[in-house]
Amino acid sequence: KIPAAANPLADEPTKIASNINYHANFSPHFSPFKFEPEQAYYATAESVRDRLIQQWNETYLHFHKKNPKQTYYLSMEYLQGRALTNAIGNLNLQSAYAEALNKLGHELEAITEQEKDAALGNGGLGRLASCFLDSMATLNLPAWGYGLRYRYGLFKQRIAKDGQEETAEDWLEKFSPWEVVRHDVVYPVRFFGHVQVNPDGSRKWVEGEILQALAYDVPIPGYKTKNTISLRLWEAKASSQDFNLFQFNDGQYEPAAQLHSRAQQICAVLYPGDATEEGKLLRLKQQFFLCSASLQDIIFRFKERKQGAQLKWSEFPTKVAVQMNDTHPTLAIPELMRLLLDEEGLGWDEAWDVTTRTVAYTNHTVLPEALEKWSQTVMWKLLPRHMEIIQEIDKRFIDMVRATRTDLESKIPGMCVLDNNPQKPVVRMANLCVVSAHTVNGVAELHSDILKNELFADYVSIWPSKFQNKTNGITPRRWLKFCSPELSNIITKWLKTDEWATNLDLLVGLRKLADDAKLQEEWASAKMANKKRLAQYVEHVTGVKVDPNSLFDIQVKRIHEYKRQLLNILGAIYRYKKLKEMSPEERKKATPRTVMLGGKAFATYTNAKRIVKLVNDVGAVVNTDPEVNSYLKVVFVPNYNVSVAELLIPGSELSQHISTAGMEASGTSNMKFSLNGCLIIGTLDGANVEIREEIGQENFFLFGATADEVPKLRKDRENGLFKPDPRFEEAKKFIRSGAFGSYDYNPLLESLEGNSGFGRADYFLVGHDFAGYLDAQARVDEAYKDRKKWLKMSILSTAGSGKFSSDRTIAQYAKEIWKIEECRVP
Ligand code: DL6
Repeated sequence: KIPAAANPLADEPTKIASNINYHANFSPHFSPFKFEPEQAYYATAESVRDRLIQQWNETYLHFHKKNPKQTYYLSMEYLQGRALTNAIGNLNLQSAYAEALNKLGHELEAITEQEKDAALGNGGLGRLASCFLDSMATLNLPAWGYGLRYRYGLFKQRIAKDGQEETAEDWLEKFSPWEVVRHDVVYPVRFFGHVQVNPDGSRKWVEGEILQALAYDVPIPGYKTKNTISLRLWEAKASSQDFNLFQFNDGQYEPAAQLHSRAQQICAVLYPGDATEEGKLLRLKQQFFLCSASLQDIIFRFKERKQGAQLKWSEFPTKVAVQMNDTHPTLAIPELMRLLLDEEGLGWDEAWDVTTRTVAYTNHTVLPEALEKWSQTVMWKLLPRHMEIIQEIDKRFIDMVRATRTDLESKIPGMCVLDNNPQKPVVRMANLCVVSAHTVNGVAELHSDILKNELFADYVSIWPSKFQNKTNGITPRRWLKFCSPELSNIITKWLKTDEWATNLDLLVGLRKLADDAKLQEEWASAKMANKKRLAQYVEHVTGVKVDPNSLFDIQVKRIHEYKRQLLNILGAIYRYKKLKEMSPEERKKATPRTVMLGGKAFATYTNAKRIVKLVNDVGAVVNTDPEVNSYLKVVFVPNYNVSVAELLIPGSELSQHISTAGMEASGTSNMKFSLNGCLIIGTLDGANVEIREEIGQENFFLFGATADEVPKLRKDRENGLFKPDPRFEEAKKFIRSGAFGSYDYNPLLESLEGNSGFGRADYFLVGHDFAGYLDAQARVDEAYKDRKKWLKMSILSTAGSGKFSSDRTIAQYAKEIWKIEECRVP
């Protein structure tokens, strides 16, 4: 029977089922007569997309008519994860879709698992951008995201004999039902070439190679609102004229399609290796490609919305706010200047006024190695006109400082944009951002203070009001409501409202209920259901059986020495050694634990890869040791991504956020764990500081040096004044004894000692903090034995998480940086 083209907007399960059925039959992606989970997923997603497209078009038209000031969020990363559960949830159609799929012989949960994660990001910065989009849509803000449509997102991680292996993550292997190509939205983007000086003195960038930026739009639905905004991802293309048919027919296949292959390289992968000159050039090309295409599009829309009225460039910043997510999109600054100067004919002062009133910059790191610096030589080659503009920006900045602040003369070399060191001349992207942006913000109070008092202190003395803090946040829809329906239902029941999903401060209402035995029992049973689901997953992906009655202790994040996964595993090693030394009677008093770690190590970051290998080696020994494996398991959860996080976080009871103080800008998984009633063991770093304030210090397992103490401790360490705790020595010695195999862990262990070869003896202070860490873990073990106390602390963690909604963060950006207002689709 041929299904009717059912109304895509019907909410009733039978009609939804026939719409899904319609797509299964008439969207020609698979062979006919198959309706297995994969086909059911695509058909379901397409039926949801129909409905989103309707809302999306209405949103676009509404914004067009109202012409409000709009924010454009420029980010090289978005970690969207899966979209189906989120879209159905935001549309509030979970039960209707579940029922519809039941009618078609499928379970919604199983169908959603068919979706591949869109992993167009690396870690917290990319996921933050995705949470922000969700909040912008939910708050009905006129705002859009711009990014790149990478063919392969962040790599897929596999754990093999020698540790981590990377393979390409092919999220577009079949196709993504969530993107809509806009064949009518194409902009030219130039690279290389030279600057031509016209007879009137004006300058123009000419020749070089030109690629086309083609728009792919992804709908971002708000929660319980019609507003559906866009994430516009650019793909690079060459045009048919760039294909040399003559050469091709002559057998010169590669030269014939040279520009096509260069275009493909641009969006091939997120973060191509940058150890080679080619790699650096490619990354710079990617950044410029994003900036140029997005700004041309923004200017196009500014003109389009004038609808025939006279164009006044001074009005541009009253209609456009551009937010640069870290320094990766810094080239937006000289590109906007170039477009205004060379294409629109503005003078320098007017163009500079428009640019500086439009762009704002968020800093996400103080790590010197992560503050981008681009070789001037490469920049002159790739973007000659932009380099002229950057030189002029720098010159005018220096002139201004000399004219107004003679006291800063000696600081100029560190503050200016160009570092003209003849050995290695570079452009300092963070300096360019600070000099040009109207607002610079950090992402947690401590981080913003460090920016103001240290990294950017000299600029603060010139522009004190330029600097702000915007503590990060997470979307409570994905990170509680949808990933832990059990706990969410309990919260709704006890708060007698589900409004907390859009007003997270309401969670504070749980505080007075935290002692209630009935709530505690329901809470415990929801957590247990989540733990069992997680245990099944862990067994499925690692083969290790973990006991849901043990304490689930989780650390998941990118693997980096400053995040100190090494501290965690050294702690686990010490625990294992002590358990081995105990008598069976003593052991029975121990709190059984399952320590889970997960995260990806950048492919060329050797020490990070060694840490991954060590965790796996420790797991292999501990988990198969019959004497202790009912008291301790150590599991490395492979291929950590957004979907895996959605399983791990609801099932967690303790989570580790243990970076060296002052080094983690914010952290956002700490917020996700707390929101899910998980307790934190952590240092006073990033947003931990604020989380601890909100949930109460008695509900947070604190240890470690503070950010102010770190510089002196490092000095002491280098001067041989550090006395290691014997337990630290014992743990390292145990590894060296070969207890975890014959792999050479010396380079890793030496990085904790005086001879790392970098002149940075234990730069991350693992040795200093080890004793405090073990003591804090001992407090965790004790607290876990008191079930009532633990449950109360867990409820209080959720109750204190209201501040960390990305709705709050985005409302602050909207009011205090972007100056935009709600534009709700009626
Ligand atoms: O602001 C989002 C996120 C923070 O939560 C993390 O603390 C921070 O490390 C991350 N920053 C970056 C930038 N590069 N580095 N490193 O990813 O931003």
